[in-house]
Order: sequence, then structure tokens, then C-alpha cells
Amino acid sequence: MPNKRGYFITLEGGEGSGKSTQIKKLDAFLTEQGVSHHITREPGGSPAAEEIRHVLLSGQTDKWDSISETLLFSAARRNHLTQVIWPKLEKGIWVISDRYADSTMAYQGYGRNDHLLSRSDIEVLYRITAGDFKPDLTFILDIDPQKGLERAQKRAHLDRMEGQNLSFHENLRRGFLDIAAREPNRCVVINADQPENLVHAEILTALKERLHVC
Ligand code: Z5A
Repeated sequence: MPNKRGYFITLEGGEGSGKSTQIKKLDAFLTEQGVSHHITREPGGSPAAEEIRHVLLSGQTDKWDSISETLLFSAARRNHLTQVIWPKLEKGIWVISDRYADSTMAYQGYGRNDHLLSRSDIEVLYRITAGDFKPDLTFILDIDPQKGLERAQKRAHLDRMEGQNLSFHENLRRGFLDIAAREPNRCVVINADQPENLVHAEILTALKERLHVC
């Protein structure tokens, strides 16, 4: 666990919710404000975790069951935390991550729904991986899954997760909204079904209100 001085901010949401687009805008804003920060992503963000990312995201949709998948995401996360996130935060550098542990709960806990792994199992695994450490602030970009998938399909070929059926994506959305309802002090739900600049403006408003910075 780090002796933390920087803020840890995560962006979460379903397919095509626009996280990457918003992270680029947040990156530009923080640079303009002179805030020392690091942009990263999960799965991945450190060399070993990027190797696990490749293993996780390629191949057939049924390549892993939810237990194997969650263990792999957790191994990648542990490496990302110890090698990148915690050292940066200790130096006072803010860390902004495109996805983090809420994606595990939403995708493996709600989306997969194969009843192999309970949500409390996922919480236990998170505690083993990261202890009490949590993001300071999480933006959940919320969009109707059908619209999000249409956006994602325009962009490129679908990867292993994106290829799942619509009910998977509807479960995901429910998962993210449940997490936000359970942890209102950490999570802010942002309506992602509006023009990019309006989404960005909502994110900045919440950032200023919640962290009292910038
Ligand atoms: N996963 C998991 O299962 N368990 C875990 O614990 C973790 C992850 C950590 C990582 O995929 C996969 O791993 C992910 C969850 C799973 N599942 N999938 N797939 P990834 O990192 O390759 O991809 P992603 O995170 O899902 O999404 P992305 O590719 O980064 O897309 P995005 O961030 O949601 O959206 P975008 O690239 O910013 O925008 C998508 C398109 O929409 C693009 O053409 C934009 O120009 C457009 N866009 C963006 N914003 C707007 C607005 N406001 N209006 C209109 N169009 C827009």
C-alpha cells in the first residue's frame, strides 16, 4: 500500500462509452493546469500486465471461464499496482486509469453471469490484490448498450469481450450502476450519450466538486 500523495482517478463504462476519448481530454486539461499525471489502462499498464492483456483479449469468447479470467485480471492488476500505480502516487503524480477494478465486478461479476464466481468472491480477490486501496474518484460513463456497441462497431473489429451478446452488455450496465449506487462518495455517473465536449464538461465539474482541485 502506498504512502499516497497523488490522486487515483478511474474511468469505467461499457463498450463505446467514450472512456478513451474522455481520457485524452482530461490528459490535455491536466497538462494545461500543470498537474503532474500519468495515463494508464487495465488490463495492462505495466510490461508484464500488457502481456496478460494480450492473452486475455485475444481468441474466442469462451476461451476462459469467469474464474480464470478474474484471476488473470487480478494478476495483471497486482503487477500494475506495484510497478506503476503505487510508485507514481507516492511521488505525488496523479494516476488516471482507463478501467480498473469496477470493470472486474461489472464484466466478470455481472456480465458473465456463469454462476462460477460470486460477487463476494470478486471482492475477496480484490482485497488480496490491493488491500484497502481504492480510487479517489471514479467516473462511470453510462450509455445504452445498443448505442455504445454501434459506436464501437464503427471504430474497429470487436475483441473477445465486445463480441458477447446484448444481454451481456445490459448486465454490464446494471453492474456499473449498482456499483455507483453502493459507493456514491467514490463514483460519479456521467451521461455518455451526449456530445464529447458536454461529457468532458460534466467530468470537469465533478472533478472540481469532489476533489476541490483545479
Ligand atoms: N475487462 C474485464 O473484463 N475485466 C477487467 O477487470 C478489466 C477489463 C480491467 C478491455 O478492452 C476489455 O477488458 C474490456 C473490458 C475488459 N472489454 N471490452 N471490449 P479495451 O481496453 O480494448 O477496450 P474498452 O475499454 O472496452 O474500450 P475502448 O476501445 O477504449 O473504447 P471506449 O473508451 O469506450 O470508447 P472510445 O474509443 O473513446 O470511443 C468509441 C467510439 O465512439 C470512437 O469512435 C469515438 O470517436 C466515439 N465516441 C466517443 N465519445 C463519443 C460521443 N460523446 N459521441 C459520439 N461518439 C463518441
